[in-house]
Amino acid sequence: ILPLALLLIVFTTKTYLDQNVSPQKIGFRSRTHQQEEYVDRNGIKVVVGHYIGPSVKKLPNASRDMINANDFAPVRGAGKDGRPVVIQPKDLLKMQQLFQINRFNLLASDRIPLNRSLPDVRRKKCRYLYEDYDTYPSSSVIIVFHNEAWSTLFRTVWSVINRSPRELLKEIILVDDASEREFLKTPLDEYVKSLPVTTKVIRNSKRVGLVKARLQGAARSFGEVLVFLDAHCECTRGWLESLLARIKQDRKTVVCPVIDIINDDSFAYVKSFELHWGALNWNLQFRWYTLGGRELKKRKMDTTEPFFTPTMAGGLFAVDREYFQEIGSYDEEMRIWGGENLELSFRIWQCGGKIEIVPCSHVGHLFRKSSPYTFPGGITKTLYSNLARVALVWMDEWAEFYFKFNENARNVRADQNVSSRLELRKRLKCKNFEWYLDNVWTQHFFPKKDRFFGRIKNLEEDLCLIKPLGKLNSNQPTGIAKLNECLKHDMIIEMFVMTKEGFVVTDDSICLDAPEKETDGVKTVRIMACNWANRQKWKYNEKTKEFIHVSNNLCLDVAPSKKYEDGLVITKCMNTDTQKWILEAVPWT
Ligand code: UD2
Ligand code: MN
Repeated sequence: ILPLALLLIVFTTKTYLDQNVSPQKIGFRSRTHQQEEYVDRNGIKVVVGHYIGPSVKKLPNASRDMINANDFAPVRGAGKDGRPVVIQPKDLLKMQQLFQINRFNLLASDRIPLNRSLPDVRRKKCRYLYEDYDTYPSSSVIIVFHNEAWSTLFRTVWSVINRSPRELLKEIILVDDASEREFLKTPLDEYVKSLPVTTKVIRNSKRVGLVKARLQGAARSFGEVLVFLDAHCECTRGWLESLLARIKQDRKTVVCPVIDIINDDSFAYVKSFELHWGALNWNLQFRWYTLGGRELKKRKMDTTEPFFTPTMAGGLFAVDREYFQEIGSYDEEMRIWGGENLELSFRIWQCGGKIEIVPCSHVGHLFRKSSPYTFPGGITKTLYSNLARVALVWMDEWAEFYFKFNENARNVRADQNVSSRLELRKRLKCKNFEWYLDNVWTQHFFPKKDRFFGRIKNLEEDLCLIKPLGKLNSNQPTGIAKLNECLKHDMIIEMFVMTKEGFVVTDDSICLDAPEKETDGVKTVRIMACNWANRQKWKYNEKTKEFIHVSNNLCLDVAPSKKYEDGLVITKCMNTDTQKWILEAVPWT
């Protein structure tokens, strides 16, 4: 028996040799089509959620048993330097099934060591900017989680430990929002004791949602700065120093790293665009948009300087601990998930603070296509109530605009008691939403008194310009500008704004666009991401009813074929009926 045991030890330690971190091995035991069963490192059986993949009954018998504990052991070098993990064809079925548990490739994630290396994606200059970091404020890193996978949670933790100067990292605080998975209970408590950085664990027996969980973490923290992270992030070198440096300069600046992408399939670390800022769409969904004009120029001057952003994504940011309390931390009535990032963003800007993105700080976040967990009470009681609160407290007359086009939020409007948050707004003497639109989000596309809002109708056929539906999953649907039969009810799909500068823009910051230079043949008109350049400038002539593309001095017209699918073009102005347009204003307050 002894040699056998020895052999076992040698075998198991070998697998983990290059890691200096002992991973939690979560082995697969068996499965029914209802739930997944696991055995964790300590032999505890764990039952996880509902299986929502292809029906297991349809799978060949062999595949049901082909998963064994070794599949979850990290593989030396997997995902090294942020590279993608390749799954062998024989494992694809298993991979698909495991994907459903967390809505990311768990098989790939578990193969990557908890302390994998990542590329240094910063600009070179960043490396020398923060050498005096020992004078920066200290920090508490707060990570809230609900049923997170072990490997993603602790890769987040290890990336914080390994890539933060120890002097600046006071503690890590893990807040468990009532996770059901056994391996996140006692095994986690045991495991954090072995970490080289003080790590507190706060537990909830009932689901409280991410806002309350983060507040619990904040209440128990000692660092001068709070740094919030999602439970599936990976920090790269220099991420913390550059955030703290900015807060040291100005404690009323809330800072975000550049959020890079951890691919949900391959776990590749992908550097994301730096010339984006965060804003929102008409449905109050957070969106990244490309910059234009003045902002773009300013940003390009020094690419390592922090730049401001109208909103933050929400999960990854650092804030002075006392300032966070001064401005009213979070709206505690916000449940489970969603909306809190916009609420915080509007509040910071309107009440005298700033939000900035620090280009020298890069943190990867695992973006998923869908949410893996339940929303107790349903999405209207949670997300839409949260968004209704955002609108009611911070958006003034634009709240009406939001409710007009969003039935889900309209239905829960009356249930919201926001008086304490309105008092806060008054107490802090916050500016109004119009100020925010005019001064912070200068490229906004919300309706306003200074611009047209409504339908754009073609005179000849009584057809309306519509927003393209675009590709599934695309945040900014683009395509050929087309007409459609005008709808009886006011719907976002045919609502456009025309700004004073002549941009014809609709939700999600997409603009009516035509090629600027002389091209052969017809010039097709498209609806594309706004770049706020000349090719997207238009002029409307009240008298002739012509819609003129300014740089070409050509008229908006239906395609010569007159076929609906061929969409719109710009051609020589001839004052024909197809070149006549009616701007039909729609009331929005
Ligand atoms: C984004 C944010 C997220 C949050 C959310 C809106 C980024 C990268 N992520 O969505 O931080 O602002 O928008 O609310 O900016 N969690 C709980 N309890 C819950 C639900 C979630 O603790 O009831 C945890 C979850 O485990 C995760 C964090 O909260 O660590 C954020 O949740 P998410 O990752 O599902 O949100 P995400 O990235 O889609
Ligand atoms: Mn997340």
